[in-house]
Amino acid sequence: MPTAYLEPYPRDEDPSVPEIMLVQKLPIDREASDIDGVDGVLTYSLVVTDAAGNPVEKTIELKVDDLNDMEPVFVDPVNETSIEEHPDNGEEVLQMEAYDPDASGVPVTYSLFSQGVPFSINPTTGLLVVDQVAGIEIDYERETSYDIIVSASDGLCEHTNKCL
Ligand SMILES: [Ca+2]
Ligand SMILES: [Ca+2]
Repeated sequence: MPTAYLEPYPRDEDPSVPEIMLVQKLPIDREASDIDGVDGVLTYSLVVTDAAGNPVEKTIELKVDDLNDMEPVFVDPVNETSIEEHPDNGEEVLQMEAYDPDASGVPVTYSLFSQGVPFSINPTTGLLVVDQVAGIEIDYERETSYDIIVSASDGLCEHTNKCL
């Protein structure tokens, strides 16, 4: 039994006018399981009965379009790894992975929230690599660990996670 998101509007005007209006009864969320499970198409049967009791049935399909209203989610909230000091620029450090829970699958773009760290991230693939510039080389005697905040954006909402 599908959720009754719509209900007939109680009409108190001229009841002889053959017009029925359906109004929203509950919030409609494209990502709700019972809406997502039917690809966003809600189907209702509307039965109208005349004074003699003769019914006529009409099927109504309501297509729920997706809005980009959910922020991206990282598969792992925290990632940890280790590298040796004095690495080459471009050395792979971590593969970040985030997805957008919106039904239409908005692409995720990665960026580094942390500034001044000797790393960079591929905005499309989420691969974190070594990216040293003069003065911030990775040297155990200088720095033994880095906290790096990575951001994933769907163009509207951002979510961050932490790499150690
Ligand atoms: Ca959505
Ligand atoms: Ca989104």
